[in-house]
Amino acid sequence: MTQHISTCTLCEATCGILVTVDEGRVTRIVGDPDDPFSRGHICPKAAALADLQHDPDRLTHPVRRTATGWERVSWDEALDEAAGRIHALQREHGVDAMAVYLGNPNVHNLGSMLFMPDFIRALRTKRRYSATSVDQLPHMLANQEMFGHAGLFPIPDLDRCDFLLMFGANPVVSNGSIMTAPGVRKRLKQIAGRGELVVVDPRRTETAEIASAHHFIRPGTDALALAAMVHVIFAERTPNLTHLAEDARNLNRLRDFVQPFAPERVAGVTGIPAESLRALALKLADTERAAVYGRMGTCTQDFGGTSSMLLYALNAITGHLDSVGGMMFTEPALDSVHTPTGKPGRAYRRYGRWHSRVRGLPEFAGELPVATLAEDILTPGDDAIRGMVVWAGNPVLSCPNGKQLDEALAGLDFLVSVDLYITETNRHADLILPVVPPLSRSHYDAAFNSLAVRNVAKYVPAALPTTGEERHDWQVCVDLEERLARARGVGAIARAKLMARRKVGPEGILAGSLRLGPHGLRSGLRGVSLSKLKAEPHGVDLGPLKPCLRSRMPSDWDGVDLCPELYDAAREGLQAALDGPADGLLLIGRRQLRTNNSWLHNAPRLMKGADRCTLLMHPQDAAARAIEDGSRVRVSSRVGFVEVPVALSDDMMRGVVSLPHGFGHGRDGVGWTHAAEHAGASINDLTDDQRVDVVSGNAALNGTPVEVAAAGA
Ligand SMILES: Nc1nc2c(c(=O)[nH]1)N[C@H]1C(S)=C(S)[C@@H](COP(=O)(O)OP(=O)(O)OC[C@H]3O[C@@H](n4cnc5c(=O)[nH]c(N)nc54)[C@H](O)[C@@H]3O)O[C@H]1N2
Ligand SMILES: Nc1nc2c(c(=O)[nH]1)N[C@H]1C(S)=C(S)[C@@H](COP(=O)(O)OP(=O)(O)OC[C@H]3O[C@@H](n4cnc5c(=O)[nH]c(N)nc54)[C@H](O)[C@@H]3O)O[C@H]1N2
Ligand code: SF4
Ligand SMILES: [Mo]
Repeated sequence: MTQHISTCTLCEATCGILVTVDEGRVTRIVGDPDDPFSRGHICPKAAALADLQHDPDRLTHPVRRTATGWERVSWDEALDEAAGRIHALQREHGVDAMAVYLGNPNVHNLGSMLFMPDFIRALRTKRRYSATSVDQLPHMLANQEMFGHAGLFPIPDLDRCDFLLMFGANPVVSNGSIMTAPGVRKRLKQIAGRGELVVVDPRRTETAEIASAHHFIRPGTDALALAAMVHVIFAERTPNLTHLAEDARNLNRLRDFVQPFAPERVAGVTGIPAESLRALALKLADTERAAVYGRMGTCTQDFGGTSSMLLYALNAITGHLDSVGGMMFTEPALDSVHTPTGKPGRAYRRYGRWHSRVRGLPEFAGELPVATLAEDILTPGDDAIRGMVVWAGNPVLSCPNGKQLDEALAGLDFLVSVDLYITETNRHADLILPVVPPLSRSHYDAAFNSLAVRNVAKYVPAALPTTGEERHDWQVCVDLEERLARARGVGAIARAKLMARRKVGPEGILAGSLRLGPHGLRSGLRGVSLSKLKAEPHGVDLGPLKPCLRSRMPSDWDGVDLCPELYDAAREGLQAALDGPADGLLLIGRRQLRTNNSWLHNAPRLMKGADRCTLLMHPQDAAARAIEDGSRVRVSSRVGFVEVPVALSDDMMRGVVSLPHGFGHGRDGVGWTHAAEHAGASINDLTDDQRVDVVSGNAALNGTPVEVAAAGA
């Protein structure tokens, strides 16, 4: 029996775990009390890492789809065919005939983080999509437009904050997002204990439950509420920008932007009384250590872009951007923002350099909004998308109008998927290339150490070997690149470079990057290195966040832009939104403690108990439609309908209903046997691909207009 020190990669919290292995099987997973960051905390999902490891449904060798079902093929065959068909398709129809979709788990995977960018470049296509545009894109756009770099995320300084105002996030269940903070529930309770935690959400969530106060807000109206709070600061306080020194600009533009949105004007449509908005704004201004934070609920909605911009601006003008206890910036040991010399690079804006094919939505950070993917496949024309690579993603369940995307994928000339399972998405694939499960990978958290509430670093080796033929994601990147290079007749130098990268591997790149990072050689010989991390396997704490924005913004960036011009595109829509929505129900999503987007429903221990794919509805909304608690209802939107059981709850705001996302495993040919027994319905068969934020192109998953009626009525 052996015990391995490891890290859970299932969510952003990066908890330290201890994995007991007996004769090749995981027998126990517990929290690691010696991890200086997570201190023993874990959630019920950690144990599911064992289910993943030993799941008989998990693919352990490449497969090819045939008329009679999946057949086992060798890696050589599969890779040759994949590269050959990508090459042939691009030669015949142009490089952009191939598209790629990258899913969320890539960000939790060191090898993918380090090798995927090169693979994407090697694909040569501009048709790149990812889960970013159904998630945090609005934050990234605001980072770029306000601070000069899409990767400069402000993080709430949780442990020193005395007043946290939280919009559209539910960390008690999600375990925190763009706020890596293992044991976040305890950290939030401490804020409520020493000060105040206020939650603004259309549902009285599990986080609202432990908060000092909760306000219902009508979905999609956060930008109006935030504009009103900024309005209050201008009207009743002097914007406090001293902490940013001369590094802030466009204050007058901001004043002008929020001018139409006095609290009295937005109270009706947001559902938050004017005096509450005023009191919250003034409390922010008058509390020394305070922050306003927003997440999924503020991003994936009609005004996601503007909400993110105003959130940052409100922090800035109340003295809480880049200051202790407010919204701060990490200085991660592996730093993707700074150049290896330690100097901030030049600002380069990546927005609108090309556009989606049918709707003409702008590229951001090299990607197109995924809400446009299906139409860019389905609309006939010479420039249509004909082939795809889907890597660690399940867009049929995770992107708006999933049914339409399902149809689109079924009609592709070629689809190759890199995944652990046969999913709702890759059941349409020609080839599936299987990769190793989390506990068989070494790990350094390249993404979430950069979003953590303290500066931390930790490296763990793989806990278990693989027993099948699975390869590492990074290996598959290089495998495919090599074959593409060969098919295209690319020169010897490029191929030698690839061989060198394969040889160096993730560890080699990590070692070099850590030495060159802010805590490496620059902090002297005792700074962070891979060997130091290997000697401290529970991880190292590099201290609390420090004000550092000036040194992290690009050198040619003119200081924080409090109101970038790009957001003018939203002005008209915001004005129109003041007149309020038509009557009717708005649908929002929710997460649950025992789920992880669409892909942990096959873990038996997480799926025990009652059906969790239920529609939450306020009792009065139900009574008005003669709907009874526990009955089946039909929920319909512009794009489709689903049938689910209803659970009545006065935790819902009137006029708002909620359905979890990630379900809908009842489709034919899905390889998740256990998940299929608890299939549920997909909320994304209701969300609308035509609803996007006008500034960022991010999908407006929340606030979908729906009708609800008794099923069969
Ligand atoms: N309506 C609605 N829709 C949503 C959301 C919502 O709140 N509401 N949330 C959105 C958000 S925040 C996100 S991030 C997206 C997620 O959207 P996606 O990333 O498209 O979907 P996931 O469900 O995370 O599926 C991940 C897939 O990767 C596979 N996988 C897991 N680990 C690995 C690995 O290491 N390597 C490889 N190659 N494959 C792996 C899994 O088997 C699974 O098939 O969904 C979005 N969709
Ligand atoms: N257990 C579990 N944990 C997870 C995941 C999971 O699937 N399961 N997924 C992971 C991923 S990929 C992510 S991105 C994070 C997300 O982490 P969070 O953002 O913390 O999680 P959500 O539950 O999506 O919270 C969004 C909240 O916004 C509210 N909301 C909806 N519409 C609006 C609106 O218009 N305005 C406001 N103010 N609120 C609104 C919803 O009611 C919900 O409570 O969670 C991660 N952690
Ligand atoms: S909170 Fe997240 S990282 Fe921690 S054990 Fe749960 S799933 Fe894993
Ligand atoms: Mo996400």
